[in-house]
Amino acid sequence: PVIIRRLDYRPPDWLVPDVTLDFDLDPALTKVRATLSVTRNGDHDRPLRLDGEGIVPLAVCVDGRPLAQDEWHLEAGALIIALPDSAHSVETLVELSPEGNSKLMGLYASGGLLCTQCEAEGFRRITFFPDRPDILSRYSVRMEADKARFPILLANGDPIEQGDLTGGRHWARWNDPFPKPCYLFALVAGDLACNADRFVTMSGREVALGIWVREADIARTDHAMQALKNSMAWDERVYGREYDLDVFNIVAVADFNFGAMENKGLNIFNSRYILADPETATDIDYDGVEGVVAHEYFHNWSGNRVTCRDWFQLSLKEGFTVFRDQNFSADMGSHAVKRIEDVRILRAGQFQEDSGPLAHPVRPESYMEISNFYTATIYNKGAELIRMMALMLGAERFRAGTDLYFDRHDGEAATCEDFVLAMEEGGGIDLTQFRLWYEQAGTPHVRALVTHDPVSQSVELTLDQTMPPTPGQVDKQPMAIPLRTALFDPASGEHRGDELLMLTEGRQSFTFTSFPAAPILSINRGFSAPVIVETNRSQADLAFLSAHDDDPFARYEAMQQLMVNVLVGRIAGHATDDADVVDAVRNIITDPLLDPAFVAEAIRLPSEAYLGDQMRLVDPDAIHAARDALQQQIGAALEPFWRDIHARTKANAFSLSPAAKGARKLRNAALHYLVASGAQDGPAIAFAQFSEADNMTERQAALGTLANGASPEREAALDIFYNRYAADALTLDKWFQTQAFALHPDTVELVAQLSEHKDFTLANPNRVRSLFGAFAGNQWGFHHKSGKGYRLLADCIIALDRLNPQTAAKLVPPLGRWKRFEEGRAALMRAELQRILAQSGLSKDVTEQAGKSLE
Ligand code: B3K
Ligand code: ZN
Repeated sequence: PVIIRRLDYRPPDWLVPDVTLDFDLDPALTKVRATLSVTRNGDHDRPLRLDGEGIVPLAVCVDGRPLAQDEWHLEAGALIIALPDSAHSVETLVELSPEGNSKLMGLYASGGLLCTQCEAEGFRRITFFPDRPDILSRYSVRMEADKARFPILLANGDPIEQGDLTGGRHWARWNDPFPKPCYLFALVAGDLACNADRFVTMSGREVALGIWVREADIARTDHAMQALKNSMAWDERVYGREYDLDVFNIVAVADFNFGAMENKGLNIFNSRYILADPETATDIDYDGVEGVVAHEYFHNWSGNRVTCRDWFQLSLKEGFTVFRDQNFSADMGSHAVKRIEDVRILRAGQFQEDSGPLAHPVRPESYMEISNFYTATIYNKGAELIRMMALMLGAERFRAGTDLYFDRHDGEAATCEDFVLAMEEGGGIDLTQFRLWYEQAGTPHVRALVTHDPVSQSVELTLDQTMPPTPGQVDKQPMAIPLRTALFDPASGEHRGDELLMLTEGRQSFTFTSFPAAPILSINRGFSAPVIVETNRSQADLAFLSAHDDDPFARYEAMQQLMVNVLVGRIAGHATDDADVVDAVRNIITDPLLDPAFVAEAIRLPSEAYLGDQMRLVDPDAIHAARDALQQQIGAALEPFWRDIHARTKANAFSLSPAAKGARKLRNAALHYLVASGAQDGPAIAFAQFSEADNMTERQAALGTLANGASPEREAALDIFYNRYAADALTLDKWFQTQAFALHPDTVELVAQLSEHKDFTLANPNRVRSLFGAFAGNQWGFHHKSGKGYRLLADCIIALDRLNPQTAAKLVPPLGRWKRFEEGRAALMRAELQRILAQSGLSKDVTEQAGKSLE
């Protein structure tokens, strides 16, 4: 397979200023006629090359003249035509079968709809075209279809004209005035109902908003609509960015390879990020809808108006847009809790990626299949890079930087370097060393040692950094690491102000004077840099911070570290006391000033996977046993509190207010500890919550708690849940997911059975992710000593690769963590990777991921 390299970038030979597309739509056989105006870019005599995949030209015309067979040829799927002049019109005709498209890339059928997905390289599956993001074209699209089956016809931009045809068919034309790369092209045809609303922009223009779903789902679209309007207002207020077309449409589809897609003026969503009501959606689902609607909307500027020059620049739009949606969600709810959640996601997904065989820089150097690079590193670490720049600049200068970036590159395809330059010039800062964050893969380790001299009353903080080697990068340079730091006086419980320390060398010391007593270090406050920090703080210091730190993230972090220390000690066989942890938890749950949502976060035990990440060799059974025991101890020691909280947080009626959401979160945490305590009536209380809840947040949490145990209530609740929701795919996903994620000794057998269940299908990516994605994230279940878990996942990858390589490849990374396991498990994991690679006809998606995972 071919490796694409960043440094091989060359500007395009031909540009395509205008495109006219004519679709004769039908699920079995769709005809696509494309007319491209092409212009030679620069002085050269190279032919026109139009990418294609799985299509053949049925006709090719240049300037209206049909070409003979020998005037064009195909090369690796691409159509090559030698053209004499500097500007021509090129017309092609192809046929597609949307209903036969199981890859869900290009034009495909989903639940009676026809829809498209083009990013990154799906447009070449629709028509012959130079499929690269630095070619920006104006699109005019005509669609024709059976009117009864496809009454609604949507495309990018504005609707221009429509009409009826003979034979029960009709047509519509849409124009998009903004030049765009072809990965942003979209169309949808189907029988859809609309939640229609409007938004008046800051300059007074009225925008017609539409969320299009199946008629039966209309009642579940209000939260998404509110999120859309809030996003539009937020981008005006925070970034000065206004929406630019007269219509903005969103369509929800059931079969989708990822979360959603920011096509210009016509976002297409995985229905799980649009549909929400209290009966079926948890608070996490509601937040997911809000965050993804915002993310796709924000792409209109960070992605569409300013797009990427090439796919190595992907984080230019994704990292920046994640940063924007994170801040939006924080503004809509709690900044403290949002930051904690985001860091947990970063550590679970990105830190793991960064420490394994698939580690890559935020701006990668090479790829085989670009779909494999829509990663936590590009998205979440990319967002952390923007966050660090924003922190170093401060709000006003950061805004000056983004203003310059948008103004300078509007209508262009830009690079990560362009963004950094705009920050430097607009914000007035030198980011020379900071650029290493884009180049060097791996998570920096920072060691922070505090020493105190009572005689001189001075404190020395010594910081040193190391960058672990990653594939293809052995020697690394020191990074520029912004660390928000405070020194607490243990007597008063206060500090003298938060300072931003810049660690730029391998080792650096900072001196602080007038400290009669040794202070307690609070560092990387707010998680100011995406690094792993080690300190010489005692359990007592951490307990102090867990009670006094005024930075909520640092306070949460102190709790986590306190728990990690006890657990890692026990896993290593030391008899560590749990008294510090129990006291700290008691302090938090009895502090009346704390937000209940924060309390729920702060008392949460670190996940089994996070504990695994703290160890050189992961011992899944020992980790599970130690964590389970500590959970039981905290549960039992504080049992009256859990009962009280659980009773006290029961609401009278459902509401989505932050207070109500916080109460539910805390209530679920209390239920969890109460059941973990081993109290006789634990399962009955969980079952009562399951049965009586008027919302999915409490119902699913109770189900999850029961699913971890072995009570009779477990089976009863699972059956009730199944019978209630079997007809609702998104909710049935939760039934699969809860069982796959259960900390239960038989999970691996259960997942094997569920993969044979009549409701399991490889055709729907959400269903695959809810069973196998969840299972692969269940460290104890997946890493069953027998290797059965590995075999199950590999079987799924092999079968799915034949249908949908992109989604299959996403399941490979858990098998690539073999270096972190003892030889028995490691050999079993490697054997499965080898078995995958030995399949004939394996996609390049899975070939790349499995091949790299073996190295
Ligand atoms: N830009 C799309 C992701 C496309 C993934 C293609 N494999 C959604 C998003 O990040 O907003
Ligand atoms: Zn995105």
